[in-house]
Amino acid sequence: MPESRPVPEYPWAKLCALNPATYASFAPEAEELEQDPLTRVTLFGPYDSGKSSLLKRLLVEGGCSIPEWLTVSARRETFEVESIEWFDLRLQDTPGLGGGAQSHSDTALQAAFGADVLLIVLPPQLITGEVDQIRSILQVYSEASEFASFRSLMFVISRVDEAGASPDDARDEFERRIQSKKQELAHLLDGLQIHVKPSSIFAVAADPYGMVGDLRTPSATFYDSGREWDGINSLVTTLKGLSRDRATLRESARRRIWRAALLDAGESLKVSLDEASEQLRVQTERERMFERAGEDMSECFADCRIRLNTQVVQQVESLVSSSITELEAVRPLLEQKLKVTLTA
Ligand SMILES: Nc1nc2c(ncn2[C@@H]2O[C@H](COP(=O)(O)OP(=O)(O)OP(=O)(O)O)[C@@H](O)[C@H]2O)c(=O)[nH]1
Ligand SMILES: [Mg+2]
Repeated sequence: MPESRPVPEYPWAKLCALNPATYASFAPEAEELEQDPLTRVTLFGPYDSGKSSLLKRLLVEGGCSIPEWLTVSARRETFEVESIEWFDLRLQDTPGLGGGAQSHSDTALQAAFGADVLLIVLPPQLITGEVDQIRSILQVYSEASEFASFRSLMFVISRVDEAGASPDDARDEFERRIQSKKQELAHLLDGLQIHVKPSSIFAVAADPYGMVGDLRTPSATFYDSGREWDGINSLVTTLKGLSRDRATLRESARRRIWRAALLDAGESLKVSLDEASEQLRVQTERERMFERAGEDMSECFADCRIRLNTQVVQQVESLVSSSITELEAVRPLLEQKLKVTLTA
């Protein structure tokens, strides 16, 4: 966080500000959310899952024009977070997760903190290589059951015309596949401790057979051939109804921000604690070393004293037993012997 920038007065901001890394990682988006009167829905998910195509379809269904930045392709396509008003919501497109582009994933993860509703768009293969990134955002959703009732978290299984059965030639089998995909996803989410209502999982083909692709100005009739089975209608109805719960959704978003800040603070405390424990271990080891060296020295002194005593006694005894009788003659001899003993 730049020093000159004051911490805003939102309750969560003070907590985020304790850790500059936390602050930088999502506070700007959280701040944007606070200032937005519209309910914000963020499309989030693996790259190429069909997020931008879904956004385009929603705009067409709403009679809105398609902005320049909304591009679609079979490669990695969206690189920045962009948003647009749609009825009384703000829809936000994000770069795709995965494929080794960490900066895109980071941008998308940050954007997720600026969402009232996270709309996770997954291909028919569901969660594959991006499980860690999806789990990292879901951990702030994992505690409360609030999103089950207020739709803070919704899932879209996209491109369902590619799920393995033709909706035109084998409709029953197509419907069965969709049901089983939804169950598979619910089961997978259960494993991640995310319990969503079945009605929060949608299966759609936003652009059946990829016919529209990057066309700049498709009309609603371009999508007519898939309307019976493409699942868009039910998603549109649900999205339009979201703003009824605007206050509750916003309150849940704030709680997630609190939770993320707490999780981050806990992580950085854990790192500091680990560092302090390591310093303590090194210090204790050093003190033990000094203690052992002191003990060795004391033993050595005691040993030297005994040996010196013995040698002095031996030298004195040798003088006593010698033939010298004059006391004056004893002194230099004694001094010389002691000198030899002490320097030995
Ligand atoms: N068959 C089929 N293809 C689709 C559908 N929706 C999107 N596609 C195709 O899937 C590819 C990826 O679509 P995008 O909308 O660009 O995907 P994205 O998730 O925005 O991709 P990134 O921006 O790279 O993350 C494009 O070739 C689309 O034409 C669909 O419902 N059915
Ligand atoms: Mg895109």
